[in-house]
Amino acid sequence: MPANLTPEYLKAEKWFREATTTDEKVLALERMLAVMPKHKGTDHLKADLRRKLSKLKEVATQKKGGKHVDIFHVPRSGAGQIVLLGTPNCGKSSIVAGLTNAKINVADFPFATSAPVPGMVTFEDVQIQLVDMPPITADYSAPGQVGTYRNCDLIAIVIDLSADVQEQLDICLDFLESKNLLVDAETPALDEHGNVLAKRAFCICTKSDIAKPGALETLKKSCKYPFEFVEVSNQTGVGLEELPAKFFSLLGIIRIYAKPPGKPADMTDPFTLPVGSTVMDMATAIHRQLAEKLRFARIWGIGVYDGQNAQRNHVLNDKDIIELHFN
Ligand SMILES: Nc1nc2c(ncn2[C@@H]2O[C@H](COP(=O)(O)OP(=O)(O)O)[C@@H](O)[C@H]2O)c(=O)[nH]1
Ligand SMILES: [Mg+2]
Repeated sequence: MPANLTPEYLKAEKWFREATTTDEKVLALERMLAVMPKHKGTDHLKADLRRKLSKLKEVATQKKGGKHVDIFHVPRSGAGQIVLLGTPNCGKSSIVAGLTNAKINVADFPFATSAPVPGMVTFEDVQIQLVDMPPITADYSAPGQVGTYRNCDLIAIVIDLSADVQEQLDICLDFLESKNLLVDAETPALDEHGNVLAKRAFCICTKSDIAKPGALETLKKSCKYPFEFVEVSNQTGVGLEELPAKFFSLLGIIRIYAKPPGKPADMTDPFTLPVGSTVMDMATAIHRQLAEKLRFARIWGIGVYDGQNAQRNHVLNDKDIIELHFN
């Protein structure tokens, strides 16, 4: 083992050792190569890792299309997917049970949840997918569990305010950081193709009914990330009813209603698009090929006159109604 391997390298190596899928192993190896100190002593190791990496990539291309069932792969549904992360008994399952109709096992013993369980949360006229997860501990997460986080839109870190908040936060952040799931200041968490690996995250703080005095303040102070913190009690329900609106705003999406020319808009089933989307993005969402034939659009909503004509690059607002005219 060459000398001078940094903590970053050792973290990436741990990620590699624990990775159970080829894709995850490739990501970890790339990270190991990226953070490896550059000097003579690491030349052999580097060559060795490069060989391993190209072999894995070969396997990855051969495997694509194979029938492999991954219980940690949760097919997306609704306007966005939020996945819970937390230590045993912090209240993850209770949140999903309180907000969705999913069949959830709430139990006062650790590891009551062994696979992801998705449920749908309603916010006004949109559906948001919320995924209950098995817990993680300081030295254990289920093999493959990282895959669920890798594919979601937003991670909800769940912290029990009646227990040691610092310890829970450390465990969750260590899990996320060691797998490059959170952006840190120095490393843009991108893979070699420039795809973003990192996820946005926020904190749901549970058991506010039996919280230790000052627990939330301690948590906020000790957290180095600019997360939002939402306080809830699954017991009394306080704070739970505000969660769906929070989910919606943190997902960074807007709702757009399509209006066929000469007819009223369909106000029951909005399209959901990322904040910042334009008229052209909306046209593309409706029909990729048709979008090129977009002639003009009329908009009803914020900051426009009713029925105002709008350019292709006009940025849309939540709840805009749009009438698209094609050639
Ligand atoms: N007092 C109180 N108890 C809670 C709250 N949320 C969960 N619990 C209890 O904590 C235990 C673990 O909850 P569960 O949702 O299964 O946690 P999980 O392991 O993170 O899924 C159960 O006994 C719950 O009833 C809360 O907000 N307040
Ligand atoms: Mg659970």
